[in-house]
Amino acid sequence: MANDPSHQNDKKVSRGLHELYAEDPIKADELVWDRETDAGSRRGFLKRGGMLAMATAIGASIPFASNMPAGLIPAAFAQSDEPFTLPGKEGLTILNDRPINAETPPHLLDDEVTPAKHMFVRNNGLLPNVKALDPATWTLEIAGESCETPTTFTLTELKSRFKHHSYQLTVECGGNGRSEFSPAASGNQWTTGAVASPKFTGVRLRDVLEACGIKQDAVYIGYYGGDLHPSGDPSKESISRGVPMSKALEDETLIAWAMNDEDIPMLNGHPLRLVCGGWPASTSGKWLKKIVVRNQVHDGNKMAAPSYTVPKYPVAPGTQVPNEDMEIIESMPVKSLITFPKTGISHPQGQPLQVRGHAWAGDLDVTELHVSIDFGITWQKAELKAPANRLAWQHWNSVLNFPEKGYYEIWARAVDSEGKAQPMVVPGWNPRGYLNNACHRIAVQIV
Ligand SMILES: Nc1nc2c(c(=O)[nH]1)N[C@H]1C(S)=C(S)[C@@H](COP(=O)(O)O)O[C@H]1N2
Ligand SMILES: [Mo]
Repeated sequence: MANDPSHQNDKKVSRGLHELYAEDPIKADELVWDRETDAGSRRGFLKRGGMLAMATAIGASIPFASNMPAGLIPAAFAQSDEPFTLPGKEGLTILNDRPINAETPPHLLDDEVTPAKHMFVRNNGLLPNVKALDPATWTLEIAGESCETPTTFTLTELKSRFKHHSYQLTVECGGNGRSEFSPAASGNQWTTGAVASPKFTGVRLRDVLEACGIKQDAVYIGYYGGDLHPSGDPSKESISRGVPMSKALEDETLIAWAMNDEDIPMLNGHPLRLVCGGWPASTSGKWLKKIVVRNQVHDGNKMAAPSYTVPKYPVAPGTQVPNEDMEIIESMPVKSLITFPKTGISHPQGQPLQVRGHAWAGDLDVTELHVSIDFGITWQKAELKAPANRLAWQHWNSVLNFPEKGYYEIWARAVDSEGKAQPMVVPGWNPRGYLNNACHRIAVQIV
């Protein structure tokens, strides 16, 4: 799009946006990520890179540019396929750049194990200063009223004192799919791409907590990360959530320093993060500095309703629900994606079409995956693989034959080990737009 000569207004746009966001001219070399320099600061390239990409993507002037709320990415850009430059990321769709939120188009989630460059990014606050993210000096504090012996570990101590474990773990933002709720729920308008299933390596949270002693009255853990509240106020956390002890003590709950056998990407929590697979990814604290063992439900920022909670009973769309009637989201619901082919392809008639994707179901397994090419009248059972380990997503594939030329949709529908299936349409509306596990569908033209 950037090279399209029809976009004669490009210059004008850059100037308008430039006036809005940057003090001095945008230079191409400012778009390059550099861990050694200022890349994590509030005024780094993320902002400018975002604006430059936005200007080239829109290709028209914005008469009311001065009214645009800070951090807003124009809808035209949020919905475009144009690749956007985020350090270490490729092909993500940016929803917001302050804080940075970016999702992955479904066809880029085709790998069985999600590569780092394709893992979504969801930030609630300001990135920690990159200079502070040094594995050599990083420490993790274990404390809280239900911890017997509060202890601070260096990363080296964590690695040498405890056994290492690797698991492929599915992490999905509780708000994934929010964009489909009506009336619209406020928050990032995720479509389908706030999910990933990389392999994490670290130590078990259980081993570390047991070494520090867990008191009898422990009910919950909470995390604190190295990022800042959007206000920049150091006395506030950007987010500090947690899980009940039963989830904290599971084999697969890790304090991880590696993803796919490399350092965790900076945007995904380097040098250390908590990973609670199968639960809203908001429980997987990034840039992990501290874990507290609590004798009550953790009360950090974004633990209380309406954050990451849904009504205890079904409500009509648009209902105002009192906070006391909301409950904390735990295991995520059954869901699936079609990752191949990419929506919109043309395929020759008479040739079978290979389709594939992944399915996952929070703490549960997926037991069946069905596909339909006739808007859900008939379904065919796909081949479904076992997960690499508990809490990893499962791969499915199927071969489809189309009776004649024309427009088709491929729909996929997963069923979990408790017999619950994905709904065809958007499920129960809730004030913050969580847990949309409606079936994924793609378009195919048979020619
Ligand atoms: N410290 C910290 N941890 C965090 C967040 C954050 O903003 N700060 N966001 C949470 C939310 S809401 C999600 S969905 C996941 C996103 O993880 P990712 O950015 O690695 O994809 O991180 C969680 N952990
Ligand atoms: Mo999230």
